[in-house]
Amino acid sequence: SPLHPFLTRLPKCEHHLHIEGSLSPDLLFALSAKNSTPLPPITSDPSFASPATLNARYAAFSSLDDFLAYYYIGMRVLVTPSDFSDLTYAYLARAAREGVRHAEVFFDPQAHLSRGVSIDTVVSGLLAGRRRAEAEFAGRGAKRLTVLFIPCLLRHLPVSDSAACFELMQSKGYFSRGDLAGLGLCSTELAKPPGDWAEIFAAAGRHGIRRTAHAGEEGPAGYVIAALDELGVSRIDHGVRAAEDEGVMERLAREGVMLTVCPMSNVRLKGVERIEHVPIRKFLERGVRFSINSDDPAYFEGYVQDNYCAVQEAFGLTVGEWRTIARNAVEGSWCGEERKREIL
Ligand code: ES4
Ligand code: ZN
Repeated sequence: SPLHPFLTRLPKCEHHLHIEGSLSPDLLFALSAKNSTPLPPITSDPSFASPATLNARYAAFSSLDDFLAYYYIGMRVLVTPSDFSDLTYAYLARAAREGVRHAEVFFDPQAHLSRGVSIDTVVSGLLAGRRRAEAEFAGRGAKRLTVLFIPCLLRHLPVSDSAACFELMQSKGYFSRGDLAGLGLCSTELAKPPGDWAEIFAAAGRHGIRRTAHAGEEGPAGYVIAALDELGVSRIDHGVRAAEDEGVMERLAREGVMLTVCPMSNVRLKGVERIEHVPIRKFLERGVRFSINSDDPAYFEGYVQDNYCAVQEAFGLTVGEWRTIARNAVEGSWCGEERKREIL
């Protein structure tokens, strides 16, 4: 597209990136060998024969849950602080090259705790990766990269497991110290109504912790409303099924709630058949704010720039529309007002 250089230069924010979803099949195999973490025997799933067969399997995901099974197996190779640090640095270096000025990075503490990797290992690795990236990109002024981390509670595990994980993070002082910038909720969605996590999110709210939740990815528009009303979230991750309900879109527009939309993810997980069916045009017309994000770039084979370009190919947006998208993404960020002005 002739807009490609413009889209690279456009100051971008990424708000929906699971760091474990940036683990490529090549790195997965390398870390598996280094850490002696066995992958499933190829007799039970021949997709694990090589990085190439794994990549081919990723291209055939049938649903969110089909993807999640591979995602949670893949991250078993992450064991040491340096594994998390290297993964974080590699993502941030790529994001910086693509013109990302501010990144808010999700991670799944429960998926690591459950296999004996401590929260200190995970968080210290993330922070070290950020330090390394910041040192490298310092001195770029407004064009530097700022980074926040957001732990997501997991819906496929019992609510009590989420509560224990939140308590653990609170006891470590991660939120009060600012190491972690807010609380998220992700994983399987169908039959997991947001309200089940209301108590935990209310406790987070009482401590002044910002909240977001994946909603309206596979689940209905009503789950978007439930996340707002019952979890007190200020953002919605995905939220694309809100487009099925004019009343829901009207509320999102009125309250200025930002959706963190992930177009290539929606296609790969069969939420929509093609990028053209992601409700980008509808959201623009109704004044629903959104940012454009990669979600799990190693699994969906597209980083943030690929997602911007795919949207441009599909919708042929104007420079003015892109500036609106970029501005809304900055305003919906959880960085300080000073940093927002600097990016804009
Ligand atoms: C996810 Cl695409 C998506 N949806 C829900 N939870 C997730 N965790 C990682 N990627
Ligand atoms: Zn996600």
